[in-house]
Amino acid sequence: MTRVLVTAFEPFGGETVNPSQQAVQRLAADTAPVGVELSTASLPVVFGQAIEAMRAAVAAHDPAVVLCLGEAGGRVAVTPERFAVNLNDAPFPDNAGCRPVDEPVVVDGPVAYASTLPIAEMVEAMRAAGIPAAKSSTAGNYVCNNVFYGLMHLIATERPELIGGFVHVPYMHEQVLHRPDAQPSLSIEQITEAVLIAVKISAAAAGERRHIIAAG
Ligand code: PCA
Repeated sequence: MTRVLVTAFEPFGGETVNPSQQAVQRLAADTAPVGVELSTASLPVVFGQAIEAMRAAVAAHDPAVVLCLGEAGGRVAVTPERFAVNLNDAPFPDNAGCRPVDEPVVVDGPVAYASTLPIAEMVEAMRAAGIPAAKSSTAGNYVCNNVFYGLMHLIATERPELIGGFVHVPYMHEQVLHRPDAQPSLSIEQITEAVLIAVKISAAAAGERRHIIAAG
């Protein structure tokens, strides 16, 4: 069995749902893929606290793979991320009202870390399943990047046997139906299927000890 930890985020930015959280709830309610022992965690959209919650989940579940998810409203596709950067630069306050500007995630940490999940393979498999997907070179500088960097720093400094990375998902339909502006969205079923594909591919990579060195 390959232990896979999937994390999602709580709603933020005035939204009442977060599609990453909805997808993970659906995943947890379903039977896990063959050979996968799935655990999940929901993280607060708060700089620093999100990293602490992710680290606590890793300590509790001792996974071989950590897949972190978040919402990227406005994107047209599911986007596995290549890089986490050492920068907190919030365009608006987090759920605790904090708005760090031009601050490092980890003082004296490397400028960036690359995902160690097979993101090119994920994108290909998602597209083959009819789900819009694309590689992304930036997870932004908000709380998603914060937790992604915190995860890759944990792996680099304390848990080299672990593989991990981050996938952003677009809005789900229900979030955009009543907006005055037109925003792209996917169905929650498609988002959940994309996450399931990411879980299966990551678990297979961990099983083969196939660590991805250069992202994508
Ligand atoms: N998306 C935000 C933070 C939480 C989430 O789901 C981001 O992209 O940083």
